[in-house]
Amino acid sequence: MASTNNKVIDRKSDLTLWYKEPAKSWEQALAVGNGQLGAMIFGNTEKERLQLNEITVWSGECKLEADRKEGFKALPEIRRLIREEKFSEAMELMTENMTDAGDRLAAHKADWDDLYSASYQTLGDLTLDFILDKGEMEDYIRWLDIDSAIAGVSFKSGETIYRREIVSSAFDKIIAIRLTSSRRGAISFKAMLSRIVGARTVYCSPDKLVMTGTTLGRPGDLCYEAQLKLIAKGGVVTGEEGHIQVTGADEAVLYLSAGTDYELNYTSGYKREHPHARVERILEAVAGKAFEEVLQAHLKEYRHYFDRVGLKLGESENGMLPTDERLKRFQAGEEDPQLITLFYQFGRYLLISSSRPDNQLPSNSQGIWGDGLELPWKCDYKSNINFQMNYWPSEISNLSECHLPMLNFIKHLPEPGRKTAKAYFDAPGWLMAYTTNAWGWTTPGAYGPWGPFFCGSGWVCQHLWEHFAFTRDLDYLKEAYPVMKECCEFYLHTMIEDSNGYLITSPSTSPENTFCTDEGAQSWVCEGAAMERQIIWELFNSTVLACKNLDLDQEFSKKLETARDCIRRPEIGKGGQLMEWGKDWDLNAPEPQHRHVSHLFALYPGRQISPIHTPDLAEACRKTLELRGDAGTGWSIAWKINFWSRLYDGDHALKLLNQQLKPVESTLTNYMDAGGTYSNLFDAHPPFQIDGNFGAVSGITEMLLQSQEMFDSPKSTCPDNYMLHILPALPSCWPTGSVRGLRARGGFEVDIRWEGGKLEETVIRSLAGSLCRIRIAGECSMKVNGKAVPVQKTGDGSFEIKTEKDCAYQLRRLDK
Ligand code: FUC
Repeated sequence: MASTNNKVIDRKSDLTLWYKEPAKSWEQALAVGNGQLGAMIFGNTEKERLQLNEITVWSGECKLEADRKEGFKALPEIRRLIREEKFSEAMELMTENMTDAGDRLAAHKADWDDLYSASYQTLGDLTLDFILDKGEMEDYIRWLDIDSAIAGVSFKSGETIYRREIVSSAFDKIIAIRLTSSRRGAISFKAMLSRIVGARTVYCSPDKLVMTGTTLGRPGDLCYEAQLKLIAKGGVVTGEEGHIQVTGADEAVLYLSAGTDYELNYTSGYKREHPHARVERILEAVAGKAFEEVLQAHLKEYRHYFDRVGLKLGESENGMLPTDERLKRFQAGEEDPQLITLFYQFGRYLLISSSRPDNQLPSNSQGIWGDGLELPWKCDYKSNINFQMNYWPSEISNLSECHLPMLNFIKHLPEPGRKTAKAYFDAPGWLMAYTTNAWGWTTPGAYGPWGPFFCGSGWVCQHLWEHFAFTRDLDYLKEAYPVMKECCEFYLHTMIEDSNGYLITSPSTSPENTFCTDEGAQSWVCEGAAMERQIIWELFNSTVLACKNLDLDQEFSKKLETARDCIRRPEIGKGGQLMEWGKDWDLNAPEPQHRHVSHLFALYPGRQISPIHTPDLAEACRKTLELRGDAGTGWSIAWKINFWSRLYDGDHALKLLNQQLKPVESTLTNYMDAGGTYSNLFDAHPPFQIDGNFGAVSGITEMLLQSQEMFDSPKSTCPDNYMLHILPALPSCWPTGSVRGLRARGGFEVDIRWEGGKLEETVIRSLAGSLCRIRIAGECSMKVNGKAVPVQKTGDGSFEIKTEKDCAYQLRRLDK
């Protein structure tokens, strides 16, 4: 390996993605992002391409007329047909009344796009056309350091070494690029800003390019603006319409700022003033700063998040190889524990880079990265798994602030959601169906089985609660509670009794799946599908706890508690599986290996099922997973990692993780079994979908630490106390390792070190002074802030600690 390569790799092997060739496809390009601004860097030597994104660049508009305002009138008839198992008539009536108002049946064409048409989009391209020294091209390397969030390219052309460094800085709200070389005066290039449709790029003398346009090139669409400033040391800067150029500089720096007239506000139609002044202000503020200053501020801001967690699972020689090569070798069975830590930290990197606390919008189904005007599945916020999975790692991997864009976004859903609740159920409260987008879409989709899912709102509210469970921030909970309460009101009103008097939903679906009755009737709608019962159980349960923590709404809380206990419990079917539908039809499944395993919600991310408290149901989950098989799309595999971790089966969880790291190149949509990882470490559904990256981070964390289990104790006045389960699902081939900085419910930060497959030591820092129990096998000693204290065991062999805020508790195993 050439010396320039060695330098880079020696310094950063652990947390660097690197390659010996430029990216040939978008899925090989490297991603940087500051939450708002993203770039995919291709690393070509002569013609560099940075494909740019800005998180609010969305086509479309707010669809005020998407709900079928009288849909609710068909509800009694739909429910009757379902109870009588007249499923084809029920589905027909559902499609006419419980879908969006696209009237597809009347028009005889697939025109749901007409209503649901908004998509996240590219901002455009920054192209750098270089004039390089003539001669041999050598020592090429491109990289992305995720411990510093700096991407780079370096190579030797002729006698000159060229180097590019690129960061997306949240501190300065810009993308910054530095171009240097080993020879003075060697930097010559032309920079262009362009977009597929409707953009106008103007050269503003002496050193600026400004690109403006609207998302689909029509008046009335969202407006965007991007500004690029070029600062050169030496050389001559000139420009013309559409480009700017530098000749013979010693060094050049480019700063790019961008924005749109989007604002997260239903009442204003999601629009505000033209971005021109804002974008210019940002650029002017940074224009006088040296690149080094921008870099230092970026590092400080980024590391504040990234450095909180460290993971070590061992080392092997393959850790020194290029990333694409490592993926291939790993799949061939070669050891590379550092690839897992890299993939883990890369997931955290992606969350930080796509979801900074003050983002206007949350991380979408490609984070903030996407090339084109209509991106896969519009890159929206599918709320029957994908949106939520994006945020599974946020609390546990110590990125709680990165959760805020999602939590804030949820608070804006009740406004449109009230209309949707009224239209389809004549109900109070708010409802978001299967998906949402930048424009406050809450309406069901145009078709079954995916469109009419009525638990998107219930599920996203779990995130409002979890943020409190981890942070114990009562001020925050006070703000979030009304959204949860109103969400409960919808379900309190719409749940009905089944023939045994238990509460269920009807019409009811199990996301995107279909069933077949014993008589051979196929349908996607039934009454009482398991996932919906579980989501509502979880919602009611958390909202009761929220009332108790806030000490308010006692009567409402009682009502919720009673309703929660009347919800039909999860059930075991004749194959020993957890039942997915209202009746035991699972074994007739038309698609036995379907990617959605929705009915295991209660195992993960829910807490209704656990091997300790409901062992029979946990066993049924295991059976279901065996029947479903291990294959799937990227996110489906990632979900299964989390399931197996919650079943305390680390070896099976690791098997799935290894599968998720399977190298994939294809971008053709595959709903079955082609999930894996692209060479830039993006998750492959395929195509690229970021949820799998995030689901893998939570899955790995769940192998090492879990805290969903609650307990009651006379020692606590707090309504929710949590068990810290240390190393609940450690895979046998990770005998030695350590993790630092994980977060647990109850407000704890946890470090763990293990050897020979057993815990050595754990340190628990209490951030809120809660009572906790710690599940550790065997005897151990305890020190509080360095002083030895006796260990108090509880009945089930765990230890109970009444912690004090900001104290550290160190536990060491004695019986090794
Ligand atoms: C749902 C999933 C697909 C994909 C899409 C974005 O439709 O079933 O697999 O993840 O959302």
